[in-house]
Amino acid sequence: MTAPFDTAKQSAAIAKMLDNIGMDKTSIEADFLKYLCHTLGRQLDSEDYYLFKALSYSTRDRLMTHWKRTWAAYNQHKLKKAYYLSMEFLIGRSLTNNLLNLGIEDATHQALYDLGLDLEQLEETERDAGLGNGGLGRLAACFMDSCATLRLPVMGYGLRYEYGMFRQQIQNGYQVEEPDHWLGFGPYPWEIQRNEYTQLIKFGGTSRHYVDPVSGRLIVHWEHAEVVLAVPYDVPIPGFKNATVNTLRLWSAMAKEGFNLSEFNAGSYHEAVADKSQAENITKVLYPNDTSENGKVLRLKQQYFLVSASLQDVVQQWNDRYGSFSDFAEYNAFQLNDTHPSLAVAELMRLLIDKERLDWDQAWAITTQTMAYTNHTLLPEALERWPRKLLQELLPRPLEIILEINRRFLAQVAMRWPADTQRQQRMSILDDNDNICMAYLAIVGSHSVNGVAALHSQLLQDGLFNDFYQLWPEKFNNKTNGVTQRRWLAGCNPAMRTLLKDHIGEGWITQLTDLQQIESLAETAEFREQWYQVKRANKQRLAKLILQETGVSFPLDSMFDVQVKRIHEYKRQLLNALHVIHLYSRIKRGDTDNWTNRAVLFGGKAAPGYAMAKQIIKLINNIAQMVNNDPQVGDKLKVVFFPNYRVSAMEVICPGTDLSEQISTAGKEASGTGNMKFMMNGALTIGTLDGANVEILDAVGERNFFLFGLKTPEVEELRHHYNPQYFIDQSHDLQAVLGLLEAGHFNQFEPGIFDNIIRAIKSPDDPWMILADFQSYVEAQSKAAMAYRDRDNWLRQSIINTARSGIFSTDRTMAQYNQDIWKLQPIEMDGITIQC
Ligand code: B1H
Repeated sequence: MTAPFDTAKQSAAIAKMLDNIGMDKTSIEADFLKYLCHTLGRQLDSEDYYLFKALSYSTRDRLMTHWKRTWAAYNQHKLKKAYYLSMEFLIGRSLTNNLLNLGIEDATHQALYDLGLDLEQLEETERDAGLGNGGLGRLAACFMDSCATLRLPVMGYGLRYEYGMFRQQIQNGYQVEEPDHWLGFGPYPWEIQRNEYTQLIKFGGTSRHYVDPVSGRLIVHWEHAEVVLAVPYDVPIPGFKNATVNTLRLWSAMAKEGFNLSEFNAGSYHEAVADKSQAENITKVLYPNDTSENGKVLRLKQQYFLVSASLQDVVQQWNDRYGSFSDFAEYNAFQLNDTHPSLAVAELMRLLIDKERLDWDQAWAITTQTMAYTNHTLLPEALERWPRKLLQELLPRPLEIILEINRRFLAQVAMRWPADTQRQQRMSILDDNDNICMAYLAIVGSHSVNGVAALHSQLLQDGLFNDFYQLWPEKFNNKTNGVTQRRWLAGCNPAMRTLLKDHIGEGWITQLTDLQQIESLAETAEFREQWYQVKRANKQRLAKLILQETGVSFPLDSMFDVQVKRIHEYKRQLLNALHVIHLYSRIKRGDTDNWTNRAVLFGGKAAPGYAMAKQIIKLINNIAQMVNNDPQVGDKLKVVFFPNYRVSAMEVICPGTDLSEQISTAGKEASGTGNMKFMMNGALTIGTLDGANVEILDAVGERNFFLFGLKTPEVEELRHHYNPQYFIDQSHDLQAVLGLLEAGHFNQFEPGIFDNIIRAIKSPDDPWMILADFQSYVEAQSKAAMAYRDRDNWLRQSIINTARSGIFSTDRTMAQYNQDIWKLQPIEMDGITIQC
C-alpha cells in the first residue's frame, strides 16, 4: 500500500536529493563509477566511448539540479521570456563546456586522474552535434550560452536533425560527402525526450470558412490535413557558475500512427510504410546550403514544422497558465534567426485567430509586438522566396493569412505614397513571379529588424530594405555579432587561460572587456615571452592535428596562415590560393631574400551542389600537392586543406593561428564570427573592410591589422566597368600566377579541370572581383610577412588583438538584444524551490 499523496513531502524529498549532489572530486568519482559499472556494465579498462558516456551522465546529473530550479524560477512568477527560433544550432561538443560552466573541471580532472584516466582524451571522443552549416548556426549556440550566463529567460527552439552537417572526406583532392549519423552511436547523452510536450503539425488539406451558428462569428477550419507529431528533446544550456540552466528544445518528427491502417488493410503495405517514413523525413537531415536558397518542398516543411511546434508550445503553456491573451505581448518575445522561421508571423496569427478566437487587429498587434527579425546576408541567392502555389498545397491556411497581411500592408503603403504603384509592387510580399518573399513577410510582421555588423546593418537600410526603412525607420537597428569566450577562449585555449589567470585573474570569463588589462603587459619582455610560449604550445597542438589528418608537417617557426570557413566564391579562398601560387612562383625563381616561412591552412565545406566551390577545393589540394612535394620549396611554404572542418577542429585551429584570413569582397560578408575567434586568441587579421572586420579594425587600429582591397562603394562603382585584363596588365606578379595556372602546372595529368575557375576570375562579370584586389592583397601579405620577422613586435600586436577583443563577446551582443528588443529581467535563483 502506498502512503497518502503528499506533494510538499515529495517535493522536499526530490529537492533534497538534487541538492545533495556533490560537486567535489569524491562524489564525481563515485557517480562516474556507478554509471560505468552499474548502468553501462563496463569496467575502467573499457573503450573510451563508455568512459565518456559514464562521465557525461554524471555531469548531466549535476546540471539537472540547476535545470529544474531554473525551470521553477521561470514559472514561479509571471515573467517575460524570449524564444530564439532557429533552423540551426551548431553546438559541437558539450562535455568540456558543461564542466567549465558548472565549475567542476578541476574536480573532474582529479577524479579521473586518480582512476588512471585522462579527461582530455575522453573529451575528444565526443562527437560534434553538427546541427548547423556555419556562422549562423554557431552564432545561435553562442547566444544560448551567453543568455544562460546573463541569467536571461531565453529558450531556444530548433530541429533535432537525425543527420547533421555531412562529413567531408577528401579523395584525390575532391570533396566527398558522407552522411553524419551523429545519433547512430547510442543516444545523445545531453538530451531528455519530453513526450508530454508533443505537438500536432498540419500539412495539406483545405481551409474552410463558415459562420458559427451560435456566436455569429466567422470561423476557419483547416481540414483534411495530414498530421505529423513533433516530439521535443530538451538540451540543457548551463550559464557560467550561476546555477542557471536554460533549455534548448529540439523537435523531432514522428508519424502519427505507426502506419496508415486503412492502406495497410487495403493491401498497400508499401504506401502505408512510406507515409510513415515521409512524416519522419521532415527532421531526417540538415540542408547543407550556407547562404544559398534550398528551394525544396521538404525544406519548407521543416520550416513550418519548427515554427508551428514552437509557437503551439508557447501559446499552449500560456493558455494553460493565464487563459487571457490581452497581455501576451508584454511577456513574450520571438527572435527569428534569419527568414528561415519567418512563417512564425503567419502561424502566430493563425493560432491567435483560429484557436484562441482573437480578432485580426488584436492578433496583429500581438504578432508585431512580439516578433523580431535578424537578417544575416545581403546575397540575393540567399533571399528566400516560396512559390504561392506550393504554399497553397502545403499550408493553405497560413497562406490565406499571408495574403491578407499583404493586402492590408499594401493599403498602408498606398496611404503613405499615394499612386506610387511601382513602390507598391516592389514592396509587395507577393512578388511579380507569384512568390512569397519571406524577408518582406518578416519585416512587415516584426517590430525590430537588425543586421549583424555595423556595415551590414547600414547596407540593409541603404539598399536591400530601403523602401521599408523609409516607411519604418524606427524598426531598423544593428546588433554586431560576437562569440562566447567560455568556449572560444577559456575552453579551447587552456594555456592562455592559465597565463591570463596569473596576471589578471578570471573576471574576463564573464566580463570580456577585462582583457584590456593585459595591454600594458605587452610592454614587458617577460610577459611577451610567456605569450610566445603559449602560442608556440598551441601551434604544436595544431601541427600535431594537421599531421595526423593530412600527413603534412607544419614547421613551428613558420607563420601559421589560416582560412577556415564555408567554401564560397564571395569569401574568396581563390584569392588566397592565388597568393600561395605567387609565393611558390617566387621560390621557384629564387626571389626569396628576407623570406618568412609560411604554413597555409585551408578548411571548409562546399555545399554538395555548388560545383565552383568544389573545384576550388580541388585546386587548393592540387596546389598543396605540388608545393609540399617540391624539395626546392622545403620549409619555406607548406599548404594544407584540412578535411571535415567543424566546431571541434576550430577549437584547436584558432589558438594556433598567427594570421587570420578575412578576405571577402567588401559588402558581401554580413559579419563573420571566425574573425572574432582568431582575434581573441591572439591572431592578427589580414582583411578587407567587410562585415565585422570594420569593427575589429576600429578596435585594434591600422597598425595592428593588415588592411587591403576595395571598399564597398568602390566595388559597386567598379562593377559598371570592371576589366580584369587591366589588372593583369598592371601586375607582373599576377601575370606569373596566371601563367602557371593557364599552363596547367597544377593539373598536369588532369587537363582542363581548372578552366572554369580561370574563366571566372578573368571575366568582366566576376562579381567577386578577385583580380582587382590581387595586388593590394599581395602587398598586405608581404607586410604581414615582414612584421612576423620582428618577433617582439608581432607579440605586442598579438597581445593587443586579444586585449581589445572584449567587445566581441556574445555577452555584449545579448545584453544589447535584451536592452533594445526583448527587455527581459534576469532571473533570480535565490529562494527558488523545485516543484515536482
Ligand atoms: C549567414 C546564412 C545562411 N548568413 C541560408 N546567411 C542558410 C543562409 O541553410 N540555409 O538556407 C544557411 C545559412 N548564414 C552567416 O551568418 C553570414 O554569412 C556570416 O557573415 C555571419 O557572421 C553569420 C552569423 O550572423
